Amino acid sequence: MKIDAIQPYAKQSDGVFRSVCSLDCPDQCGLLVHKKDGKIVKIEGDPSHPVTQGAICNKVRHLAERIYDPKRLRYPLKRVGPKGEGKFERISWDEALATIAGRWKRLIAEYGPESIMPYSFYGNMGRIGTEGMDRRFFNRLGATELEQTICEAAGSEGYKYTMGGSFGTDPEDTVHAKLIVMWGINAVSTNMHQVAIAEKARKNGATVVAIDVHRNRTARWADWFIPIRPGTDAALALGMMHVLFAEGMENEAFLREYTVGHEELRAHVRQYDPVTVSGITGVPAEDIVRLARMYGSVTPAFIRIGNGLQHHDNGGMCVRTIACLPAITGQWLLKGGGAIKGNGGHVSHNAAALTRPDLRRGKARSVNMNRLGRALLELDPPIRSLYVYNSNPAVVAPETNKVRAGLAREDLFTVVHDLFLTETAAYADIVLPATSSLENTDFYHSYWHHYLQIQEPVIEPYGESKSNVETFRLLAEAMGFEEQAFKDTEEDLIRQALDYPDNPAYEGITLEELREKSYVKAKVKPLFPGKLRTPSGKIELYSKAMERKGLPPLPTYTPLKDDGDLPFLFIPGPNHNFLNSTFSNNEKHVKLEKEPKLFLNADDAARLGIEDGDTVRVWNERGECELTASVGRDVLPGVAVSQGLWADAPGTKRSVNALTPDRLADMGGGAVFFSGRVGVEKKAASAAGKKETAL
Ligand SMILES: Nc1nc2c(c(=O)[nH]1)N[C@H]1C(S)=C(S)[C@@H](COP(=O)(O)OP(=O)(O)OC[C@H]3O[C@@H](n4cnc5c(=O)[nH]c(N)nc54)[C@H](O)[C@@H]3O)O[C@H]1N2
Ligand SMILES: Nc1nc2c(c(=O)[nH]1)N[C@H]1C(S)=C(S)[C@@H](COP(=O)(O)OP(=O)(O)OC[C@H]3O[C@@H](n4cnc5c(=O)[nH]c(N)nc54)[C@H](O)[C@@H]3O)O[C@H]1N2
Ligand code: SF4
Ligand SMILES: [Mo]
Repeated sequence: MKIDAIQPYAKQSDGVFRSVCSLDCPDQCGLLVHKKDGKIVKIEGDPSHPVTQGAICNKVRHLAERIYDPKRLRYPLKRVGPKGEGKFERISWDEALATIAGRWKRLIAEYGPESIMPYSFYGNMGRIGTEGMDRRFFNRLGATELEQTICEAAGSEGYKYTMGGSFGTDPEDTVHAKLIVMWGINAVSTNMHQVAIAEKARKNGATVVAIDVHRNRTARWADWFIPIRPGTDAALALGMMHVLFAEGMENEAFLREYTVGHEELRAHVRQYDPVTVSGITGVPAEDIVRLARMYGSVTPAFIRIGNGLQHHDNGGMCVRTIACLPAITGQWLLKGGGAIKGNGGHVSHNAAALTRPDLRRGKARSVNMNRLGRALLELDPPIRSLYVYNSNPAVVAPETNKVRAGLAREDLFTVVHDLFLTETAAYADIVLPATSSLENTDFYHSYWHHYLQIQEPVIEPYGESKSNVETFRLLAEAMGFEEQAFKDTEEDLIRQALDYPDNPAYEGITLEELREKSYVKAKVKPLFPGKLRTPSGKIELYSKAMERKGLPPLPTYTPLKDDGDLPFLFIPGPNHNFLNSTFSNNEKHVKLEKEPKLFLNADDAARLGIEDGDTVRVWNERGECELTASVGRDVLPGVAVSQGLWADAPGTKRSVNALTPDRLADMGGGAVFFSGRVGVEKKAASAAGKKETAL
């Protein structure tokens, strides 16, 4: 196939163009976009991408249906009905920008710039659109800062205490692993190329173990599925350490050379014997011993630490604890051994050059994004204007009833920049249309593999939509910001991000090379032998930094917080065909996913008189939603699992975050989506024929 490489692609009506998947997914696939008569007709994987090798997920195969969805926003809008109702009228960009700048200037004069707050996440992983011009703008404005904690904050901080930052195994090496543990990750849906690599390893004799609270697609694919009670994984890891030390399977030489605190750890884990750990985790004692022996003897052993298990009250400590395991047996020295929680540290770009913290005069207050509802309802002095981009907090944030009550405040001036009139946008005063990533220039690096990529526009902007970079440039102009920082082009921004002597992995990598080669691997050095970025330079099994913060210095199991007496722990994770709430409003993807389900254990269901296919009401003091029961043995008793961040179609109550707590995790101010309790009751009997239990 001929890949067209003549710029600019967007002006060419026919051809095949290289592209990158912009979604918040570790795989960051290389794509080939086929155009005919100026329109995208097909999206497929690029076989020449060294890691993703031409395979892509079903949801992005159907991405064009989202890009050309008739519901997509074409023009700026202003609200003409009550907040939340979704009644809007077309306005021009000039009017939109003048309205926003006028309102913000008045707010700044009267209440100061901290009365304005951005709210954003990674609806698009392009770095200059999510951590570039936008940050410059809000720094210069002096806005309230947003702590971006909704995704992996707790686990990343926990991992950092042990390993010094987001540094793990090169996933390409994991093909050499002989034991692969998928721990709290639904990789078949959320990291499919780790599964593809594991499949190759399996052909060479590797065993795959999945540890999860749900027999999901990944658990079904694994050789051995270990169901565990939610929030107890740290105890399981400590139980494994107990057996490893007790049976002399530790690697003494590695521990001495590369870790601190192994003697303290050895003494500390004596209390976590298999029987005690079984009582906590629900994993039979003999399985704990079997798993530990397997981990101690089948090498290289690789652990893929997921994001799910850190969305708990104790999520930071849980990840910190699991991250200690590879050190006990010295897996880090073996090709393919070790662990990945995230690999973002290896490929980090020059963030200061992009975000320009120097443009901010003085320090502003900050708000944890997991507490948006509280911030809008309770903060004093109040947030008087909210600017939302790359995110859909009315659906994805914890305690959405509080978030929506905050968004409904009449005196709150809300601007939403998105491709669609999302549930959040329905509350906006002004809605701005956003380009899709295929209409933009941006720079990408994955938080799993080690490749850098750039995206050049493949199609023209849809209607009057604009990229984040361009929108913030225009907002800066409307606000009268004259710094050169707001005149930089996309190319300038990418060059500034790449120019980063602090990260030797970027040495010699230029925009021209990225353009020419499409996929450039960062020059990442192996972690060992070497010095980590922990205070001691070693793996910290004992952490003085944690001690100073009042946290247990050794890995420890701490139970979830008390969340009331309702019978079920509720685990509302992502699903296969959406990407968080993205695609939940696109017909094709909704059809693929069918309906939102609640997985219940058959014994619980029998006690409650619930049958497979029944509509159930799920509730707690925070809210309620209605889902379809899937009854079986896929979850342990006392656990209720749902999948997907569904849009609230008229007449439905599908928004699972109505139920999730806005408490903060033990570390990093992380979200605790999975540590809430709910009650479940039958609402309506199963409609005839509604019997399928497929995932
Ligand atoms: N298809 C698809 N892919 C995605 C996403 C999506 O929405 N859809 N989202 C993207 C994003 S932003 C992220 S952060 C990642 C998230 O993807 P993952 O890292 O896979 O994390 P989750 O899917 O949140 O949770 C993973 C698993 O953790 C399990 N789990 C929950 N609590 C516990 C526990 O206490 N112990 C154990 N052992 N397991 C537990 C859940 O049952 C779930 O199967 O995926 C990315 N990729
Ligand atoms: N119950 C529960 N809740 C969760 C999770 C869970 O597992 N369970 N997962 C959490 C996690 S890990 C995450 S990361 C968050 C994710 O939450 P969000 O970051 O809000 O992710 P999305 O729901 O995908 O929404 C992204 C929005 O950005 C828009 N967008 C895409 N590209 C652009 C662009 O270039 N410019 C602009 N302006 N907008 C754009 C999309 O159209 C979409 O509406 O959700 C969290 N919420
Ligand atoms: S969502 Fe993930 S798996 Fe799907 S195409 Fe994008 S990067 Fe690849
Ligand atoms: Mo995430």
